[in-house]
Amino acid sequence: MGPRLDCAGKPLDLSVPRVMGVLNVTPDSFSDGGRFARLPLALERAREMVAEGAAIIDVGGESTRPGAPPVGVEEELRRVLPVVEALAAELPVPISVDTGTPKVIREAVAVGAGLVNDVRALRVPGALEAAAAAGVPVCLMHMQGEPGTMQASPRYDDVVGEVVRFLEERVAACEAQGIPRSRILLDPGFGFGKTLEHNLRLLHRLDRVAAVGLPVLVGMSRKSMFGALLDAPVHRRLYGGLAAAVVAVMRGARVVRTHDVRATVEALAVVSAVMDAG
Ligand code: 8Y4
Repeated sequence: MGPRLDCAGKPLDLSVPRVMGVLNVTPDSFSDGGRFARLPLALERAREMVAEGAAIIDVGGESTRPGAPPVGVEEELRRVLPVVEALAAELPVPISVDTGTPKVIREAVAVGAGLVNDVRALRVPGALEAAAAAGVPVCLMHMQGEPGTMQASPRYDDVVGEVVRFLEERVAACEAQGIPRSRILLDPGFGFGKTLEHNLRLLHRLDRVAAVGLPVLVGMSRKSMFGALLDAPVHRRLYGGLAAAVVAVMRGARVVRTHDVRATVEALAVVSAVMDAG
């Protein structure tokens, strides 16, 4: 039961909740090593996440954190392509590419990427066409505003309704471009133009996102919502993140994007077993 997505020849079986491991290839995460150090370190971490139970690895080369400088396309390609190519060739799990840039979508899929994870929900001109031609599944995420300024003053009359309507509109745009619903995942975009209150409301009513009928992916790992709730820096947000992941899966999420793979896999195995007992 549950969908089985074809990610460039590798299956992503969503009959049970799965973990997407985060692999950053931004310079801030592999600071002074330069380009030579990036590939071996990325491979080592990706292998480790697969050993810990990750069902998919998300490779991102463009920081979407508020205030992060925008990355040029050529630099994004230089960071991401060698890593995607090496991981796709070596690992048994699909490789997701975190991008919304049409050229990066095309080239990453050409070297083996099996899913396009786009925080801009394919709104960059040419991205819908690139994803449709690529033929791999896409994750459409909600964001209010733009990465640089989205946290300045997020405002909604009805955050859950507005997120659901936005995602339904992007699904329609995908379908019009020839991307079938069977190839689409939805993500409410925790932290992307949302206050703590908005994030909590979305998590509480995540069932309404799941009711759209497509698999739901969530990414809350280490985000500032836990900083605000727990008064904790990034390295002390694990337990809060696990609680949120458990709630998300109980409300219908099928994929949890996280930096903390082993802990999340174990938490979700317990949730999954309890849900199956029903
Ligand atoms: C500490 C570490 C604090 C990381 C903040 C962060 C999502 C996503 C991101 C998400 C999907 C992030 C690429 C932001 N978040 N993709 N990407 N969903 N689908 N910040 O929620 O991790 S990057």
